[in-house]
Order: sequence, then structure tokens, then C-alpha cells
Amino acid sequence: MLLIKLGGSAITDKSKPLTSRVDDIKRLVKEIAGFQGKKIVVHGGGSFGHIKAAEYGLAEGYKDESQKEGICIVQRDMRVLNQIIVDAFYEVNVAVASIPAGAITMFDNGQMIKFPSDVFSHYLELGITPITFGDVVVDISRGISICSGDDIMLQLAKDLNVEKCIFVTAVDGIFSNYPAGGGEKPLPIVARDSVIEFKSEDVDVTGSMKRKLDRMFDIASLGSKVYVMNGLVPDRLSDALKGNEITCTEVSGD
Ligand code: IP8
Repeated sequence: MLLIKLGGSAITDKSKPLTSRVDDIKRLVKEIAGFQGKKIVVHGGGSFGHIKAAEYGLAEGYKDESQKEGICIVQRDMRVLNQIIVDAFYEVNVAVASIPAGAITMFDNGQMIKFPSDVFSHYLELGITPITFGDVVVDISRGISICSGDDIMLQLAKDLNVEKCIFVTAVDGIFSNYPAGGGEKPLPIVARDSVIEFKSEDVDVTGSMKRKLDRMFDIASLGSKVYVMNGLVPDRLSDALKGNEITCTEVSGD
């Protein structure tokens, strides 16, 4: 089984609130539709999740009444983004079931403690592709947390038999400097002991690039093959899904 994470940078313009990359979404969805095997699609928040979540301090937990509005806004906006993706699948005749993390996930102190991966496998058995996304979720000690698509990827990889995880981003892979200056080639393979210089933290409420990479190492350690690739280059995802060689970074679990 295959897990695909459509990262927020590939499906939205992260610098402009509520701006989806509709054409890229439609193309990526078509490329995914060409893969006949079992797959689960997870997507990130980009400019539908992170901007308002940061504005209302949602990643710090529930502190005061003013955040109620923010919880509602971020959950609504994430569902708007999800609907754009679900509609794109519908247009290419792929049956999908949308499963919002906020409806099924429980956190405690910022960590996922409950996630019903069996719901996903049940849909897969019916021949339906489950699609889920990072979301505002309940947290038994902090009130709320932000669950990232990467948290979900890790949990699904723990619970299900996942051969391959593909992280679709807006860059060619992982670089030895983050963020990359441009023009460099991505590292063909990274391991936990690879030297990567994180020059600046990115603005995501769910953590830095370093944290995302740690999640990928955790997934790779479970035995899944993990790749980071550029979804803005047409056909690259479909090539990856066909098993063709592409420009990307493999994340090693060693
Ligand atoms: O973009 C975060 O998911 P991510 C979702 O996968 C929200 O980290 C609501 C900010």
C-alpha cells in the first residue's frame, strides 16, 4: 500500500491566504488516479491552515475564548481545501472518502494518542481511496492541538502495511542546506546522521523542516520506503508511481 502526502507548499501558495494551486491539484490528482494500487492520500494545510492557526495561537493549546473563532475558521478552511481535492478526484472518477482528522483523532499534550487506522483499511477493502488532512484536533490535556499531515503519515505507517510513502512538496527533495538557495541538486539519500544545515525555521505551526524530516526518518525506520519529491514538475509524481527513476531524495531509516 502507498501513502501520498500532498504537502501544503505543493497544493497552495503558502504566502497568500486561502490560495490553492487549483491547476496543480487537478494535475497531481490525475497523476495519482493513474496508479491502480491501494493508496491513502493525506494533505497538509498550506495557506488554508497555518496562517490562521498561527494568528489564533492554536498550536499552543486552548488558552482563552478568543481561540474558539480560530478553531472554527481553521477547521472550515481546511475542509474547503479538502473539498477542492475531493472534487478533483471526483472529476477523474476516483471514489474517495474524506476523513477529517478533527473528527477522529485524539491528542494528549501535543501527541497523537488515538487514530482509527482501521477505518482507512476498511475503505481500502471497498476499493475506495481514503483522504485525510492536517486539522485542529481535541487534546485531553491542552484542549486542542494541531495535528499535522506528517503525524497522520507516521501513524498510518505504524498501523498499516505501507510499502512506500511519497512526500510531494514544491522542491526537488532534501538539500544539504535548508532552505536551499536555488540551483542545487537535492541529496539522493538522507539518513539521520546526514549533515543538513537548517539555516532558518519555516513558519509552519506544526514545526520546522527538521521536525518534518524527523517524522520521515521515523516512518523509514518502520521499513517503508520514503521519498521527498517535487509535485510542481508535471509527470514527476506519475513517474514515481510507475517506479521510474526521478529526481528526488530517498529518506533512509538507518
Ligand atoms: O501542513 C497542518 O498540517 P501540515 C494543518 O501537514 C493545519 O503540517 C490545520 C495547520
